[in-house]
Amino acid sequence: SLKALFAGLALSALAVPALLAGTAAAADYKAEYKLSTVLGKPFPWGVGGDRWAELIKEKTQGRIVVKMYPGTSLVNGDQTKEFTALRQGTIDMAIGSTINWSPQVKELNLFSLPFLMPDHKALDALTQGEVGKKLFDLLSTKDVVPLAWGENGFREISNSKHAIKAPEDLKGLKIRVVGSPLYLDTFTALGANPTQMSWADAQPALSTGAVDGQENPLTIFVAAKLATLGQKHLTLWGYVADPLVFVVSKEVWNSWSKEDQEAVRAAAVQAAAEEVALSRKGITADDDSLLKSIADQGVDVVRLTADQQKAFQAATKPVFDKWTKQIGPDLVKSAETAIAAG
Ligand code: X2X
Repeated sequence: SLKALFAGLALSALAVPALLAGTAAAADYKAEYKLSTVLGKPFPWGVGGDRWAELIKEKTQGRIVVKMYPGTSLVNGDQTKEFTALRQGTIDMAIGSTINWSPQVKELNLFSLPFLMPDHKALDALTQGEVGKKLFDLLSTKDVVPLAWGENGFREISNSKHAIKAPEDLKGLKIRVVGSPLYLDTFTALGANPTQMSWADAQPALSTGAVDGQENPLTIFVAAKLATLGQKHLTLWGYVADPLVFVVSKEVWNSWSKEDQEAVRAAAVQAAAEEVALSRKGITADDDSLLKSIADQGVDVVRLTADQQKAFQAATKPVFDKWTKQIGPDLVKSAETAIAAG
């Protein structure tokens, strides 16, 4: 009928601007967004990246397609340049360790202060509390939108020479550290010979014996098969832990619709929670299966007693104090208060 025809015309007239708006928004979207990580699967870090990408695709009905680039390949493996590349637009999104971004954001060195955080509860008190919020506010002023905290983990020390139970045992050992100057100070204070290199260079250096040892979370020790690279002595000393931060570059973020921004945020929160759980699996009191598998690989595992740990803490106290000044005494104080409050 004529009435139906008019109704139809009216509807299509309404639909035209809506369609155009939809097309315009979609045209601004990239075909693919580049997500940078240091590690891919099967490391928790890479599993988390894959999961974030998958959830984004699902929650945006495919409007946002994310591809993960592990090995920090977008910066030729130089993980300490990741944050700069994010700001410059070479990288769209990242899940980055606070250690790798600390050369550009000095406050992120907080988590690398030796023996600041005794356990996972302390780490959570920081990332899930006021301190985490302050750090996100700070990151927000640096061209990125931080969305969620993930976890690399407590960094335990291994080497090919002998058991480490006291600072003296580190004397003269060549230890690979990540590219943050704080780590050079810590290992120098302990009498070791620290040498900075990227994760990509660390593995060959361990296998040829160019370095004697390294420090990394146990999930990495296992997945990278460090026992097969001669790392037969492992000490659980819990001196630092590095969280991961899920971020999107601000420019990219602003190009998305409100709806898609919220979808990406929700995906990050969910993927991060799963990633944190995975990074802790098998290394806790109620489930130490990962630790058992390390011992089964012929690795001699030492867990420091409280007294043994105090000796390391005392030896690194000057580093703690020096870096507190660089990080900001107020931020360190807030962290200590949050940890003490539980
Ligand atoms: O390079 C490392 O040691 C690693 C993989 O843990 C980080 O990226 C901080």
